[in-house]
Amino acid sequence: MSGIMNRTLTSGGIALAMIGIFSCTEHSLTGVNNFSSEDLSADASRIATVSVSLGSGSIAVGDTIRAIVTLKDYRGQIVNRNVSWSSSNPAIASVDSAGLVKGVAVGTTVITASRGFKSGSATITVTPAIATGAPAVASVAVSLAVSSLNPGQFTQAIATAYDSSNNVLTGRAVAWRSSDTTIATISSAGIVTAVAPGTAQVMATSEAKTGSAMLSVTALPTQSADPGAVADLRVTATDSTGTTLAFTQVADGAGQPAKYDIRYAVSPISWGSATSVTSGTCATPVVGTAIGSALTCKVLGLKPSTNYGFQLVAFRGTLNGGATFGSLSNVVTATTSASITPPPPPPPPPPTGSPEPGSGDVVLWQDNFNKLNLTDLLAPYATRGASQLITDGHSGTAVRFSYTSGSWDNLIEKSFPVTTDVYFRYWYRLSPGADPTCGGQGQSGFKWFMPWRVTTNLRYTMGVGNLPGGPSGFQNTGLEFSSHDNTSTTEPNPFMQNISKAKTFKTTADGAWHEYTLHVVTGNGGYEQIWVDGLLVLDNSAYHYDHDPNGIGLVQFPGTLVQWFSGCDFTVDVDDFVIWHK
Ligand SMILES: [Ca+2]
Repeated sequence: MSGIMNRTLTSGGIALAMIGIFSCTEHSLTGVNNFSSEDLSADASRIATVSVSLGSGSIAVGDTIRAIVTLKDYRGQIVNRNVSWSSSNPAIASVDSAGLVKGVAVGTTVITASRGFKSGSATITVTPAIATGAPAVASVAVSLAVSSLNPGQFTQAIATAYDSSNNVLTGRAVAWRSSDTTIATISSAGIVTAVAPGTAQVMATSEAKTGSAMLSVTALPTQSADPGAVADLRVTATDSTGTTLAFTQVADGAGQPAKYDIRYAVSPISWGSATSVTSGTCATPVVGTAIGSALTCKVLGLKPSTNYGFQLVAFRGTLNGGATFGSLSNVVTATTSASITPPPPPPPPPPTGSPEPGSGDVVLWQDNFNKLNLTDLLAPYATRGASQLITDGHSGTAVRFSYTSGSWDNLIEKSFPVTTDVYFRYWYRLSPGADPTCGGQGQSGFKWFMPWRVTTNLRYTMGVGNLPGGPSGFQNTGLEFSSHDNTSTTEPNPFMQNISKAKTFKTTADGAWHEYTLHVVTGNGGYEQIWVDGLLVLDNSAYHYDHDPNGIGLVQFPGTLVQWFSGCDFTVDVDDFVIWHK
């Protein structure tokens, strides 16, 4: 080094301080061996241009670069002179006296070299510093702890940076972003919060590299509730065997139309014991069609003229298979109409039917025994034994005869115009188990009904007992009704029931009213016929027995015990008596 000059130079009123490095400034000046000691004023006048060049237009913060100045004279010859360096913004880049430029902060500034009144400059851009020794991020991967969320839920997103060799880089700044913040948002810490159903990319960017992961946001499952309750069940029509029901459909609690279990019972209905409908369109299960719309269906298989209750419950699922039920509906009732098809006729009366007084017949005596007192009731008759008026007769009042130790010959006696062909009919009621033989102790039993020939004082005896009699093959089965004419020499005594044994005194000793009808024809070839409850049980008209020809003009009934036995008291009630002939 030859020396250091430190001079103050004044020219044109401008003073500048200059530090020059001579002879040994391998950095700032080229061609230092041409250094001259000529006067500075003259020197200045010789400089024509100053130009500055930089090896690069930009440097990073903290880096340096050498600025190069070139001075030329008016002849275009390069001259070596000292220059002064300056930066238009030393806060961006500084430059020292030797032209070494250093990046200070990001930005742009102008570096200027001056010599006298001449100067030249170049622009430098300062870029961010680059971490030395750390590889750049080449890719970013994003992962989500949970990739599917319901709105309102959140999860952690993780970003991993890799270099170009797929090595994990740590400590790199990451910026988070959601591709659709209406679906999901993400915080600067990578917390992802679901907002609404849909999909969104969760994106992480580090050093201009971006990675992402897809998040799916799904709606919360619909909260299941109990099926609704039908409150407007109603009856819209009823006939003899069915009822039409209607109601507004409800939801099944899971967003669908409910199904229904419809039950019925004879009113009042009790759900637990009621029957699910099995016939008609209301047969359980009824599948709903649309929530809020009316559903109409029919219950069939009902009985006519019956008051029924109906009720239903909405459900979802499968009956007897984990169904979920709502509350029971309101109850409605309906009374079915009478059958439009007639019911089967009652059992027909026993065949044949007993004769009744008809048009043109001659009624000889008729009495319904409807009187206010016994005296009036018995006034038309001669009587024997004990009797009383009863109010529960076959029609209104009637007369009762009690067969006891003191009263076993009980009769009313009625005279009427003599006739040879006569019909008698009356209703009788026996005390249950009445047995005039008292268990067979007295086979003769009971003289039940006695028509008389008043002119000859000869009697018919219609009996009840266990005596044998009748034609061969018609033996007494016990307490049958029988007949005998005291004037006959050929007719068995007694003549037993020979047509039917379905109705006997024994079978009618049941406390209920029964009808006894007798037809007597006197004279040779005459006969007797007996009906009980309309059933012909005795008829000897085919036997042509001998009979006294005199007609009948008096009758006695309800009878005389041949012998009374202790412990076998019974009663006979009599009503609605009529005597007639054709
Ligand atoms: Ca009566």
